[in-house]
Amino acid sequence: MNLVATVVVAFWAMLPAYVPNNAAVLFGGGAPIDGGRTWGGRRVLGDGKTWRGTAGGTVTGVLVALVLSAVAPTVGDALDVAVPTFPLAAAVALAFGAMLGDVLASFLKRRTGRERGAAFPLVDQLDFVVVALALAALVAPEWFGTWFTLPVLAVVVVLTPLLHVGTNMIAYQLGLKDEPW
Ligand code: CTP
Ligand code: MG
Ligand code: K
Repeated sequence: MNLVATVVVAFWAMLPAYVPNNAAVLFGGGAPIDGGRTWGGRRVLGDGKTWRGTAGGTVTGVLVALVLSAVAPTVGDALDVAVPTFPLAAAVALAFGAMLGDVLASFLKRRTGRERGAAFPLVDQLDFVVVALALAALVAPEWFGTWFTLPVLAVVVVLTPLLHVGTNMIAYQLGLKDEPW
């Protein structure tokens, strides 16, 4: 695979994990997952992790995967790059894994004394990638091995923080997000 194809595959394969975090911002609100509970004097997760945001983000990510699967042959032909379709297990793993990674990061943030909305560089940008990929590798190992080759994984690690910072900046400018990270 040449570099362009590698970048296209990395972006395509990761889209179902990229969208949930942004979708959660739109769906957010309502009851927090931790029910307001604290641990060691601090919130377990905080008000930024809600049932609605998590469910909305996950469902949106799975829908993105379904749409990508439907158009993969057409787009693949047009770009002359073979792009992945998503078995349901992989779609759910990527979308839910992304949300779970974000929740785990908030858990870590609260344990390290960071208030809701505080920046946690690198953890903010890669938490969801690590858990999404780990879950996908677990539930759809063959599919994962086919598409997430070492070069694709390398592109994901470089591309994701850039995209994450970019989309969050846009969400902040649009007034959807309280902080630009
Ligand atoms: N959100 C949500 N449920 C999630 C993730 C996000 O409802 N599982 C919504 C919340 O309204 C949240 C917003 O999306 O405030 C932005 O997400 P994020 O930046 O991850 O949360 P923060 O409010 O910054 O909280 P934290 O410091 O815990 O990351
Ligand atoms: Mg935040
Ligand atoms: K976050």
